[in-house]
Amino acid sequence: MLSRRKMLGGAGAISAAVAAASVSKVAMAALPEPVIQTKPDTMPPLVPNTGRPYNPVVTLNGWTLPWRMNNGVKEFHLVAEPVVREMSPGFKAHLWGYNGQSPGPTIEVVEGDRVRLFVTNKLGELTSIHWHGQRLPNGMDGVTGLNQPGIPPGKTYVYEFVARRPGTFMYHPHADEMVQMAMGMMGFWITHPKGKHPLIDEVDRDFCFLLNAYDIDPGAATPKIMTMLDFNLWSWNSRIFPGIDPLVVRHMDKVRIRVGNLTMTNHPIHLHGHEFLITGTDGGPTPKSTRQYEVTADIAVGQMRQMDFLADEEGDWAFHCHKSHHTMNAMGHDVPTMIGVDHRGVAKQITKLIPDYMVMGERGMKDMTEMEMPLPDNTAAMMAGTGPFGAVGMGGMFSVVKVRKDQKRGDYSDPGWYQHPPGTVAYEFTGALPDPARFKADVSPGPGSMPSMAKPAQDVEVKVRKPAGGHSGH
Ligand SMILES: [Cu+2]
Repeated sequence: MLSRRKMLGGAGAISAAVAAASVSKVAMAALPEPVIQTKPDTMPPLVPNTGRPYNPVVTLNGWTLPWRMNNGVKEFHLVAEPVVREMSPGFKAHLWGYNGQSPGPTIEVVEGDRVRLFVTNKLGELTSIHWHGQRLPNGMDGVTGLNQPGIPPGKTYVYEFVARRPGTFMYHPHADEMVQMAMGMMGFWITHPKGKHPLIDEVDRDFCFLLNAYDIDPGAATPKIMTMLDFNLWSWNSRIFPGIDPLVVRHMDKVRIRVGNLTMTNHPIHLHGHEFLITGTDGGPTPKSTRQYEVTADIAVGQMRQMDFLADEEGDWAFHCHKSHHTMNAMGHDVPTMIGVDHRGVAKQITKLIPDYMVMGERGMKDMTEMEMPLPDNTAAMMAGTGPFGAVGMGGMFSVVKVRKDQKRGDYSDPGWYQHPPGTVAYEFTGALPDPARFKADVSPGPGSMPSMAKPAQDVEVKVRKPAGGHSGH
């Protein structure tokens, strides 16, 4: 794994506070210091040392925002600002986010907490924050024009409410939102239950991440903000595989994964080797009678899903979106499908005109994961993930759940690749390969089947060339 996680101490991993220059000193005196994080690594859980206790989450390739207690109120300070996000090794995107990163930091509170959130706008236009899924006073709901005026550039607004019900939530702007979300403004919110809850089990590991998508041309760094469907970077917390960290767990751990979708399409998120229960949505914990085991959860636009499972199978288990074009990275959409087309002769002709021309995809797209094609600077390599057996042929919304017996409790560091016990890996068959016996339906049609009419005198081999081009509408 390229991004081997560096697990530093929680506080030490967070760079020094940066004052919001455009906010006056008098106003700043009453504000909690904004804390900025510029590392794209997964940070260790922030164990609460003030306020009510809870079991903290781990934000995949992200972090949790520290707070201060002020007369019993939990105070956070979010700064909306332009950020540079390393989406995968060697590829940096110029996004908008909060406190140095996109997505912004995860906010963790406990059911019943009174929460005060200072939001400073360091963008060049109005913004606001909507606290997606919260029960709160209407004037705190963050819809610009409806519940409040937009926060002007350079100003700080204050939101305050009680986190009334436990659950998995998120935050995002409701001001010029198509632009601001296309630029990466979003974050996770978790309200932990106060004490034991009949519908919320205690778990050993609790991960969260947001599904997001960008349209950034190869060689560019800024997302195209008018894109509605044809995104080319499908990411988890603005990271694309192999830049997405693995989810490391100890064998027999109870694991929770919370996923929120802020893209413009649904994502069927699929876990290998285990089955999970959907134990929560943005509406809170699900009633036990509604739960059924799944291996794929379709997460619609604007939804949250909380999945719980017992990690009782050792190994490196793929965990990904099941829309296959969401496990690729930036590529042109206008590449024709060349599977089965031998165009070596054509290539020779073209090479005379275009010396850099190369044959692509005649054995399927996975060819491209192994070829060294010159890319424009600052471009995410396509499907560049490598595993212990070679190219994984994956990019985008893909990671690995690593279940290990010898992983220490609370240790999230990458244990490397799974060492398979002898005799447990698929292997090559080296015996004789007899000719297959072909089923001859036309000779003796079974009862109820329809004999074919006007059968061609000779068998015709049909060659299919799939339509090339756009895939809008997903
Ligand atoms: Cu997807």
